[in-house]
Amino acid sequence: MRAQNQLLHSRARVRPRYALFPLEGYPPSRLPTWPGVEARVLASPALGAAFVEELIDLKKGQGGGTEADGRVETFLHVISGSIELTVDGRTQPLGPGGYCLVPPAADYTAAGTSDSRLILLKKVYEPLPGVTPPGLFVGDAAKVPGEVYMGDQGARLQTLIPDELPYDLAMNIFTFETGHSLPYVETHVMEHGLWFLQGKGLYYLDDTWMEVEKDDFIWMGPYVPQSFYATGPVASKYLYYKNVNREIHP
Ligand code: UGY
Ligand code: MN
Repeated sequence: MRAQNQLLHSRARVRPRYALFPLEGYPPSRLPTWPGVEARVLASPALGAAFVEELIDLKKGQGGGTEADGRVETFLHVISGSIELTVDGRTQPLGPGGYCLVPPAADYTAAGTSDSRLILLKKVYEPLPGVTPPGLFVGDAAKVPGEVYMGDQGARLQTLIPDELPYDLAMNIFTFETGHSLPYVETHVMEHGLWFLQGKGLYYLDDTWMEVEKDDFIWMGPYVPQSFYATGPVASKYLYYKNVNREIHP
């Protein structure tokens, strides 16, 4: 927020195929499934996305979740703090970097055991004939190795969800040392929802380089030309969603 004697301006951009939202200037919503909790709906069909992504700020003792509807799967990632995750009656703790993918057939709740920030990603699961849908998947980003990306030791990719046919989404963490970048401007049918975890840099969206930093959200719709260049002074890190492993139908 700016003082009354300062000018107002913003890096926020909303275009038909992409959007950039700095956290400043993004007022919270109240959601019935997260009573009293500050929630920000970052991506939704209203924006043009085929998925929903939310930032959830829990105070200690607050919580939420959803009952299984057999249709929507949920990825949950603890950005900071700690929660108790209960899926179909079984409870386990998740700390910073902890994450899970809850299948559409399961109920889940998350309760803040400290003040916590979560990223939620909700998507209609696309079943594949002959392929058994996955069950609950739980992981810890700290234990997922960072693979060298396309020969660049300064760009590492962590694949949080197995890249196997039962899974129809990827959730990855990209880490770029200062001065490193994606090797080209890529353009693809898959969408992204991107939460910037650390650092700062320049993101190329459509035909323009834009400054981005920690706590920014970017939606990239299908076929948006995109690239990234990390500036500094610390390594840049972002968590992103991508729809994968399914046919694209006419
Ligand atoms: O997986 C990806 O498509 C990734 N290289 N895109 C991105 O980081 N914008
Ligand atoms: Mn991409």
